[in-house]
Amino acid sequence: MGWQITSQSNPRYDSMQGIQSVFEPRSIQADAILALSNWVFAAGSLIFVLVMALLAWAIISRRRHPPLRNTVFIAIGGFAFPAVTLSILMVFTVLVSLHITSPAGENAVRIHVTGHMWWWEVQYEGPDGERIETANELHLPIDRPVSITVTSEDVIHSFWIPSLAGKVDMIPGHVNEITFTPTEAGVMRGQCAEYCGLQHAKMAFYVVVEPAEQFDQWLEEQAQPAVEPVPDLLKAGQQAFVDQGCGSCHAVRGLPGAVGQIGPDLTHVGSRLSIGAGWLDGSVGNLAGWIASSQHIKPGNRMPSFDRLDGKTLRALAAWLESLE
Ligand code: HEC
Ligand SMILES: [Cu+2]
Repeated sequence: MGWQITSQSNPRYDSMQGIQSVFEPRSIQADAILALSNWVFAAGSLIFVLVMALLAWAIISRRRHPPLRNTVFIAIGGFAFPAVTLSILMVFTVLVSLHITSPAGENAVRIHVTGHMWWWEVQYEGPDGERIETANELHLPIDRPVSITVTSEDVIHSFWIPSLAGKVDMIPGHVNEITFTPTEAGVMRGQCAEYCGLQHAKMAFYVVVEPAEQFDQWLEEQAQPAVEPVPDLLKAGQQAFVDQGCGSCHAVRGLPGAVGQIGPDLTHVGSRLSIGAGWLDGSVGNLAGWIASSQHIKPGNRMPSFDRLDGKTLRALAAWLESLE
C-alpha cells in the first residue's frame, strides 16, 4: 500500500482535510476564482501541448518550409491566435474581478481585522454600530455578505482564507477591504500569507461558518463582559491574572485594570477553538502549557513564559481562562 496518512495514524489530519484549500471553495467568490483558474489552467495546458507538438514536428520533419507560407503561419499563430485567446481571457478575468469585488451591501456583516506580530485583532460591528472586540477567530453566518476591512499594527501581513476569498494585504496606515458571501457551514482555516517575521507560519486562525441564528447568538455572547467567577478555583485564577499583571497586555472586559492592548482580547478566550493564533487546540491543558512556556511553543512571540508559577496557581489561571466562554 505504501506510505499513507490515515485517520488511524493521525485523526486530526482527516478532520483538517480541505479546511484550508482553494480547491474546496465555500463562497460565491471562491467558486468564481476556482472556475477562472481552471479555465486558465486548461487553456494554458492545451496551448502548451499544441506548441510542443509543432516544435516536435519542426524538429522531426526536417522540411525546410512549414506547410503554410511563412507569412500566413505567423499571422495566424503569432498574431490572431494569441490576440483572440488573450482577449477572451481578459474579458473573463475582468468580469470575475468585478463580480468578486462588488460592494457587500447594506445588510453585510462588518468586521475589522488588524494584523499583529503574530496574531489577529478582530472587531465586529454590533447592531448599533458599536465595536465588539475578540481575537484569532471569526464566526460568519451562511448566505450573508461579509465585509472585512484589514490593516496592520506593525509590518505587512496578508489576510487569507483560501476556501472563502483571495488574499488581501494588511498594510500599516492603510485600510483594505475584502467582501465575500459564504455558502456552506463548517470550520475553515485562514493563514497569514505574507512573510512577517519569526512566527509567520504560526499566524493562523479558524473561521466558523454557521446558520444565522447561531451566529447572532455567538455575537451576542461575545458582546457580553466576562462572567464573574463563582467557585474558589476560578476566583483564585482570576486573582492570579490580576497579580501577575496579565491585564497590562490583555483586555478582559468586566475585570477592572485588564485593559492591555499588546496581546489578544481574552474576554471569551474559553470559547475559541485555538490559542496562540491557530497553533494549539483551545483546552485547559494547552492554556496552562501556553502560559508556562509560550516562548517554547512559539519562540519570539511577544508574551513572556510565566515559568515560575507554582502548579496550583497555573491550574487555577488556566481553569479561569477556560471558563471565559
Ligand atoms: C508583555 C505582554 C504580555 C503579558 C504580560 C502576557 N501576555 Fe499573554 N499574550 C501576549 C501576546 C502578544 C500574545 C499573542 C501571542 C501570539 O500568538 O503571537 C498573547 C497570547 C496569550 C494567550 C493566547 C490567546 C489567543 O487567543 O491565542 C493567552 C491565553 C494568554 N496570552 C494569557 C496570558 C496570561 C494568563 C498572562 C499572565 C500570566 C499573560 N498572557 C501575560 C502578550 C502578553
Ligand atoms: Cu503575518
